[in-house]
Amino acid sequence: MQSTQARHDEYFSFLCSVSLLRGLPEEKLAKVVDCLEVDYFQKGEYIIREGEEGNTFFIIAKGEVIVTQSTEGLAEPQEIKTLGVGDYFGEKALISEDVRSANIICNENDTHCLVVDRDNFNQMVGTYEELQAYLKEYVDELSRSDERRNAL
Ligand code: WNU
Repeated sequence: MQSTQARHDEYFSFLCSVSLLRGLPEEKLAKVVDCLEVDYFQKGEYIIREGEEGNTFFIIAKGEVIVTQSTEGLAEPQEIKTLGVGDYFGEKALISEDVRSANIICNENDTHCLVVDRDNFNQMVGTYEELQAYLKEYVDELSRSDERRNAL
């Protein structure tokens, strides 16, 4: 059994390596570690379903997921990208105050995601203007690419 301290240190150094969070002060990152949960998924499991309400932000600590989305005129949701370790998802529903805009499906057994709830996400992002601006810009860009592919 791993000690709480070792777990804390492990996730702290992992978060330090996540490019999105570069620039957050160490004490802030340590707080994020204190309030995150870790969820484990198997290949094929839905982590996020399009159209559902969502209040969480995810960072992949191990494994891989695929992003799929329903588009006009096609029966099956289309695969739009693959995300791996250090990538994150789920920010759009939190920032746009909208339902989930794509499916996130686990693509590798024993995938680990660090999960941050809305309150902690707002605390993490809210006090750091550059990060907030960066994410807003990115989310607008996602909306534009959704339009281009005629997402439902
Ligand atoms: C895309 N369109 C939409 C991705 C992750 C982080 C960033 C891209 Cl900063 P949500 C579903 C999630 C959504 C995004 C993620 O899927 N996503 C996309 C797209 O082209 N969503 N609408 N690409 S991967 C990705 C940029 O995180 O957030 O809460 O749930 O809507």
